[in-house]
Amino acid sequence: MSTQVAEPGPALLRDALAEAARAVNAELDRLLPRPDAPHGRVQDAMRYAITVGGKRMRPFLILEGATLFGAPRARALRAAAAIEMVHTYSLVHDDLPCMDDDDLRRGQPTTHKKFDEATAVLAGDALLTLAFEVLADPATHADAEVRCTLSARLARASGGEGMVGGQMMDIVAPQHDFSPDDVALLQRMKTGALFEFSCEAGPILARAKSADCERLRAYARDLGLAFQIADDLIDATSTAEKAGKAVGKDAEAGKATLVSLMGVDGARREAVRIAERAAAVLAPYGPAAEALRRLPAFLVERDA
Ligand code: GRG
Repeated sequence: MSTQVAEPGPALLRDALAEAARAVNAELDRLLPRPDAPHGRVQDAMRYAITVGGKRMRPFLILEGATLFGAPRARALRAAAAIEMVHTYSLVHDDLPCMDDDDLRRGQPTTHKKFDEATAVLAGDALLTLAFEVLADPATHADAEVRCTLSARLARASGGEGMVGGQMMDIVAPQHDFSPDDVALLQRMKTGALFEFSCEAGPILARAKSADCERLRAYARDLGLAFQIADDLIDATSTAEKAGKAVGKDAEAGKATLVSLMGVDGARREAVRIAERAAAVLAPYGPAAEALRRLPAFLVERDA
């Protein structure tokens, strides 16, 4: 385990997030193909979708987890770039007219608005597949078993039993009478699964003990839930200008969220309770996990 101590405080957490974003942006620039062929339009759209903005939260989790357990940063950066590719693909497809039909994402025109629908579908597909190409490359880890574990975990997290399954539940939600437990499952699959991968990738790269992997997964489950409730609160209470995307969509679509089920104040209290539980799981790691421990509360307090 690394002895490097992340300094506390929201400003320092913001600095740590910004530093992780700078590093993963440079890695993404290196890994993304350059548009210099007849099919360059799809590469343009991939770059547009991924560089137009984004908090790089998932890469930050991978980099912090890798540091905590002593995995080399160059390897962690490849996994961090891969998760951002999968996340960005999901946003590009989620914004399409056949899904959420959004014009604005990360404060800019969505990829299908900037290009066209076919290009946006292909750019999403190509980002998803590039992520697995990056993970499968020996530069990500010398041990093929580690590369295989990472690829299998990311496939599971992003597929029909993870993010895609959660998106399906979300789409059929208006035809069902979902309980709070159903909504929690939906959110765990749709949003939480990628957070779980992001938190376990560092320990996997470092070949950490299974107890450490499980602790990081438990942290991720609560972090994902707290993040999702905060996202729903932004949708219910923020403006498009502040959020950089359309808001009020859940209520408009009649979607069940913890905000619709518990009210704004109840959902905020629940998010704070879950964020505190997430932070407590990391107590055994002491000051080395300070940035990770502070992140859940930071996410719950965000307004964009
Ligand atoms: C289309 C397969 C498929 C899945 C879509 C992730 C997702 C599933 C849809 C996005 C819709 C949404 C608003 C989900 C709520 C949580 C979420 C993933 C928010 C966006 O993540 P951030 O805030 O985004 O980390 P940035 O732009 O900062 O990267």
